Amino acid sequence: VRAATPEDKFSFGLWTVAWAGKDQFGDATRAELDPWAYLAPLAEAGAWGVTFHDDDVVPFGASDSERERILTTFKKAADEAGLTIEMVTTNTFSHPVFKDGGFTANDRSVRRYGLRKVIRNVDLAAELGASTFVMWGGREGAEYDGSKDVNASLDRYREGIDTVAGYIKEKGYDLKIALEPKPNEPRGDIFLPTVGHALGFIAELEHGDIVGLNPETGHEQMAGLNYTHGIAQALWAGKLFHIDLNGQRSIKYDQDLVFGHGDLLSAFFTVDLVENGFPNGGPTYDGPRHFDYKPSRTENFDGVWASAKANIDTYLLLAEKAKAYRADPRVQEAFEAAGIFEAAKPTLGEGESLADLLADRSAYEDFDVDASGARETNYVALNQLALDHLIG
Ligand code: 3MF
Ligand code: MG
Ligand code: MG
Ligand code: MG
Repeated sequence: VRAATPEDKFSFGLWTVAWAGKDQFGDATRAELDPWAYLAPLAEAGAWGVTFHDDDVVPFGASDSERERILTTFKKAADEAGLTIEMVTTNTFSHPVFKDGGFTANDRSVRRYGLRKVIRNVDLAAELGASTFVMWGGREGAEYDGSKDVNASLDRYREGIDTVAGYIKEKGYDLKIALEPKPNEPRGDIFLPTVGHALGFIAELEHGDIVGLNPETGHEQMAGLNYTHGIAQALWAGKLFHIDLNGQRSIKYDQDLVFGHGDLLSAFFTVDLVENGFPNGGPTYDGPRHFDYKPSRTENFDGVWASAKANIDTYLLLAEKAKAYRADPRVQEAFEAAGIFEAAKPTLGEGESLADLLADRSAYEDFDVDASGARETNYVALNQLALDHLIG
């Protein structure tokens, strides 16, 4: 596979490669390095960008001067490695103060504190030149249905997001908010569990114009949903601001595997959509190809860097195959045979009114439903062509 270039816009969360392997059942299996120690090797692996939570770089509770010193060192190291800080996000889930959420905690003082932490981080994101501000409300949710007034919680969630978005506008920052849905983990149930829920929520915002989505492969798949369809609907709605690519094998805990190491066929169609767009044209995604995975706990540092590169290599391999798939005349014929192009034709004809449709006997009274029910779709043959390109 070819080497990655900056134009590929591959980007990584600092928390991915920096994860030392500590989980619910066991201690860290790798050393924790200084945050800047990961930057040069990330660039070496092919990254163009890096992203981080405030607390990934500056320890929670650090003094202002300590914070300043650490951020200066980090920014300098990122510059030296040639890495763009394209996104910044806030940790409102690790400290016990956030055990019931940041924006939706029942305790009002916690919400006021959470909002202050996020606003402070918005200033940092703008200062560092990030273009996206991701908000994953990992602790916004519940274990017990009776512990929340969901109506009030969603009001508070909206109040929080609108306050942050309003602040971004007031300051004139060139920054967009991307909400990251997740169905569960760490909460039993998280608010805004899927792409669809989040899109519905954004429609209720006052400042929804600068709020979109950062869908994660594994998060949708944890809900048994189709990630490619999820990002497709976000694109259709003009709300695909950022993506978290990784791998997940079925409905279970958040695995954060390397991209493509979960559902490979689904990953192929994700890359096909991101790289080649919809078959009939339409909105396209031009943002970072951002990986949010975890180097497995079984690996040491060679494994960390091999896995970082594995995300990029898998993506590039799939991109090559997806290009060949679209360019294959057999595939274009199969698209035709499957009615992909016909799907783009409006159901009512140009200038045709509903009254015209109601008067069209061929559309209903004389329509041969049995013949139509027996029609061939050729979908399986089309899918086999995808397989042919993927593994043939
Ligand atoms: C958790 C996540 C998060 C978000 C991050 C925002 C810790 O499952 O996916 O990673 O991606 O908080 O970017
Ligand atoms: Mg995740
Ligand atoms: Mg995940
Ligand atoms: Mg994520």
